[in-house]
Amino acid sequence: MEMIKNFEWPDDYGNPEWFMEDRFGLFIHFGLFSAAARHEWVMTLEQIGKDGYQKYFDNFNPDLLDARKWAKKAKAAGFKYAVLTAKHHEGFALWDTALSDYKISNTAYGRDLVKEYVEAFRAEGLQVGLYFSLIDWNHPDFLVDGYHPERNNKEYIENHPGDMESYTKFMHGQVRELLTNYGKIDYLWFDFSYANRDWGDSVGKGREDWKSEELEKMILSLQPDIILNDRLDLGRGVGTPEQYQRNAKMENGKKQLVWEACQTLNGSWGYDRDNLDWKTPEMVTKLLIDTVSKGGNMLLNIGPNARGEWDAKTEEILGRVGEWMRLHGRAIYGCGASEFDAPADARFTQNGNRLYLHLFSWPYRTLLIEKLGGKVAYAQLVNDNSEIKYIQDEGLSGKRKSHKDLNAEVTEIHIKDKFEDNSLLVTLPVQRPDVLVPVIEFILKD
Ligand code: H79
Repeated sequence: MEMIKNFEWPDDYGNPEWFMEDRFGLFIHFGLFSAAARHEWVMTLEQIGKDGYQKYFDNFNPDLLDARKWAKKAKAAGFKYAVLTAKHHEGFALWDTALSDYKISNTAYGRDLVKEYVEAFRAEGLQVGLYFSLIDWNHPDFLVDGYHPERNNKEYIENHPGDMESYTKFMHGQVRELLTNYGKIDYLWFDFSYANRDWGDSVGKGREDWKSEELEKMILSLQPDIILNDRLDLGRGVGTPEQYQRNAKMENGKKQLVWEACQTLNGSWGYDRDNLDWKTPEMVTKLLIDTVSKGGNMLLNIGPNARGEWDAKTEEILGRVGEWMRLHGRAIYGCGASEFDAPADARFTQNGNRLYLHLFSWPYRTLLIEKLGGKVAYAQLVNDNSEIKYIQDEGLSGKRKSHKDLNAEVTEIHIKDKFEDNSLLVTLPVQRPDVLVPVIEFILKD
């Protein structure tokens, strides 16, 4: 992993090298919102409030949920780690917390899902992460703000003036449970701080409200190897751009940052029955490639339905992406940004002397790549390991030394002006390989 030795990361956090190797994680949003089935923010989008929301708790029964099936499918789709919403903003705990009755073990499910999840994903060899919402709309002491479902309910606000000291104590206690009772947790994903929000009659919350430094200290004392994301408002941890792609590598000076794009399949995180805004398998694959080409991970979300199953569309997309990953995993795992610039409509990922060119559109027969001339020892398509021919300029007083390919030589005569020093001219088959995104592997000279 040559490219990532030089990364920016807090000294007292766990070593993120496994994380940067793995590159592809599965986000799982599951909770009472899965039953409402119209966005995980439904409680506040529709200003439902605690009493109105109770029906989702009373009727919650994910009778087909089998964490081992989730884990097997995650593994088959190529994911290397997962992050489950132990608790989302609605406040419903997916584990048997001793600090509240608002938990999955008190529903028809009757068991501790976090425990089952950790064991099942661990058994499949995946790294295990938990998502934890700093926000809790169910807790009576949580100070009402502009995101809260009761923000327009004067009576509720009068009766619940907010006691963030008490709330924070509860919240820290829940985090302590998660990091004490389930063995090793590899990754803790907090959501989220919004200290700079101002609604006029209320403001957002950040590190002071969460007592983030204290919380961080406790976490590291319980799980010294854990990876944390950057949403505690402390300015450190894994960078987490949400539902957008960066347009450049994420770097701070020369040091790489540790970052992870989180993306949905259809714009919602929780199961959203009537939402048809699905990305195609090709789009998802390109998002993953684009992210790795910029030195990041992709955490791809699914929202299981209220019976605990993955819907058909999710299965279909992950099946196709998983098939691409089965063939092209070596162009993703252990790879990062490349020192070379990719030609138009393409991305480079790189792992040491293996350089991968992901072709987002399939050019006609020839492809000119600058600055790679003289550096390539062999080239092949990744999907079938079939040789790809090329010529390259060795940069020795303008002489083209390694003329290996008649087609390319003929082409070269015609595009002489463009075949400048240190260029590589690749000859592609006319037929595009039948995979979501074709990838050429260049094995670089030592
Ligand atoms: O858990 C997922 C989201 O629910 C959560 N983070 C991911 C991982 C998230 N919390 N806040 N935000 C995302 C940003 C807030 C976006 C908002 Fe909206 C825009 C809040 C109201 C308008 C998104 C769209 C939520 C409701 C409508």
